[in-house]
Amino acid sequence: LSHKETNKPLLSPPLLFDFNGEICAFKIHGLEAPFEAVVLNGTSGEGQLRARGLVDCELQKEYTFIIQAHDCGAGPGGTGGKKSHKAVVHIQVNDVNEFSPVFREAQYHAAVTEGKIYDSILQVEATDQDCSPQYSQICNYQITTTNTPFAIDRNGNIRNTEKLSFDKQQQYEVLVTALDCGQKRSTESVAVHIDVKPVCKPGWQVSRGRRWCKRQGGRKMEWSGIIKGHVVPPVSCTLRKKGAI
Ligand SMILES: [Ca+2]
Ligand SMILES: [Ca+2]
Repeated sequence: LSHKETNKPLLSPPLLFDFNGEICAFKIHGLEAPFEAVVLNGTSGEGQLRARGLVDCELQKEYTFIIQAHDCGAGPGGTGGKKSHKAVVHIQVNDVNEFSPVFREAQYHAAVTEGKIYDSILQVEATDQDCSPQYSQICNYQITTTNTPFAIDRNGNIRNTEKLSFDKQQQYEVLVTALDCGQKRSTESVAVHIDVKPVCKPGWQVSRGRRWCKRQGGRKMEWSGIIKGHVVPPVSCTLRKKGAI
């Protein structure tokens, strides 16, 4: 049975009750389900089960109900008829891939330290409202931004493919899409903003005074400064070797 389809043969093998005489009706019991059974051939006892309306696997995945065949009876108007044994019908509604993956967040932010390769800078996540694993699980994430020093794996983990330099670029924007396992792509990409933080180099003044370290007693150094009008929080630095700075 395919979801959102009606008036198609639904049972295989067809509904078939073996009777002596004629079958006048099939009755469905114990369910307010959107199904009906019609007699195709009263003599052979063949019938067809149909959906009365739309069935939607996102609303209900399975139906189970009982069906009985009624003969035409002997009296006027078919009274005094006999019924077959009760047969159980189990219907599973197949999924249609009508939903696209949607990211949990409207956008993502992360910060990395320059000069490092990260296994995972951050993880993005998309979900999908379809009812089956095939059409609701996310099988792949892709970065659509070209010439970017970032890559993404199938679990949504973003990593950098090369060491980043604060002096070269301080912020990156990467666009990411998600694909469900039926290859349906998210209708909207999500933006991932990645800030590059400078590494503090003790005693080494860089880029015309944009960043520097101050000695703070002993071997600990602390960096503080203002970059392009933004006050940057102090970064702890370690003096590696006396005289090597
Ligand atoms: Ca889907
Ligand atoms: Ca669906």
